[in-house]
Amino acid sequence: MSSTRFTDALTRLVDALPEPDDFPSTARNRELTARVGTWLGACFLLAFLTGVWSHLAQLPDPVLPLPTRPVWLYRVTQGVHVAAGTAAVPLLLVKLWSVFPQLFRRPPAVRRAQLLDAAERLSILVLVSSTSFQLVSGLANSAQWYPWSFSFRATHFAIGWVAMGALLVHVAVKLPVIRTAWLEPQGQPAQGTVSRRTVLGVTWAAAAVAVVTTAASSVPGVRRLSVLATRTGTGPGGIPVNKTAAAAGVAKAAADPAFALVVAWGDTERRFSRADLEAMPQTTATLPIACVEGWSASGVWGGVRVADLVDLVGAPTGSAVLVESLQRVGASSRSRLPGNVAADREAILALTLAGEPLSLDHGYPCRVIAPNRPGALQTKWVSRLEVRP
Ligand SMILES: Nc1nc2c(c(=O)[nH]1)N[C@H]1C(S)=C(S)[C@@H](COP(=O)(O)O)O[C@H]1N2
Ligand SMILES: [Mo]
Repeated sequence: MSSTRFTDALTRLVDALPEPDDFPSTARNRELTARVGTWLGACFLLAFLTGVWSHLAQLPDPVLPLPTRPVWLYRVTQGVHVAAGTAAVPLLLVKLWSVFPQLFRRPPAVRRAQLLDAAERLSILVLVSSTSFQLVSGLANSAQWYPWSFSFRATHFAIGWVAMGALLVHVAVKLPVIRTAWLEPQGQPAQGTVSRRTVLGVTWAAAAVAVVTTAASSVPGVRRLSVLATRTGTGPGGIPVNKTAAAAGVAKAAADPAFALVVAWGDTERRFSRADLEAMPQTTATLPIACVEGWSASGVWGGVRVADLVDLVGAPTGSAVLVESLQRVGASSRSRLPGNVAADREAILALTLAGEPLSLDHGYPCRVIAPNRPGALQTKWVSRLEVRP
């Protein structure tokens, strides 16, 4: 094909495409876009800040030790993270619907304006793809569905920065339009099938449903409203079970009467049977399991202070403790208690929940529970505590 015939074909193709005016709607206008966009931006910002916090909380060796009080802080921030992300789904869909005719805008005639136009389209491509990726991967993670092979946490964290950067550029470029839309609303024509008010109403309702059905997975009593969460039931002691002993492949080892916990400090190694642990001074604490997937539940845990075990092997208070599970594989099979956490009086090697011996699925014979940390670090079926200098 000669180059002129190619250009002709391209021109005919472009002419055949619809133009923005081919998508008339009285509901779709600047104010709708600005309003939904502002709320969407707020959701993204909240999700970003709480996401960075969650990432810091899960670093094995945090640069900054996170505080252990208030004990419910991570529970709230992660609930907000998942709720904001879920609310962003309907907001993003309506936002895209409100602007998609712009996709068919013809490029400007002047070369300089063409470049700017291309740059803007590119930045929007980055914005739409990164935010869509965040919402889809986040929802899939909440549903414990991992149809990918990359590390969820590392990727979700990295793309979060891309999305935030693209969002900042977008807001900066659109600031004049956003200002006018909020400050000098045009009003709208009376005719039309769907009004802007209806679209806005449905959008807020969808976002509210998303928030309620997510947040409900953290509120006892209304947990059954959390239709969007996978952990809807309650398990023994009022706490849902994340992974069962059978699924973790530890059912036999955990129920073995010969079980002994090893506590190690340098060359010192001491072994404790479940009965030994029960005979030690016991403490209780009301602490939540706050899963990164968004659900959380509080329980009364009883057991031995980690600090007492550190003391028993002669290690200094404030040492970090490496926790190993009977479970051999999986990201949750080990965790680390930073020094400030291990020294906390509410960092417990739990033997009971709600006054009953720990159930096999909640981590029998013993599990870690400590204040203000992601559920993923509350290791179950603990077999070894290694105190680190
Ligand atoms: N050994 C082990 N510990 C684990 C897990 C696991 O899969 N294996 N899951 C973690 C996660 S992600 C959460 S949210 C909590 C859930 O504890 P629960 O099942 O007692 O509610 O346990 C944590 N401890
Ligand atoms: Mo979790």
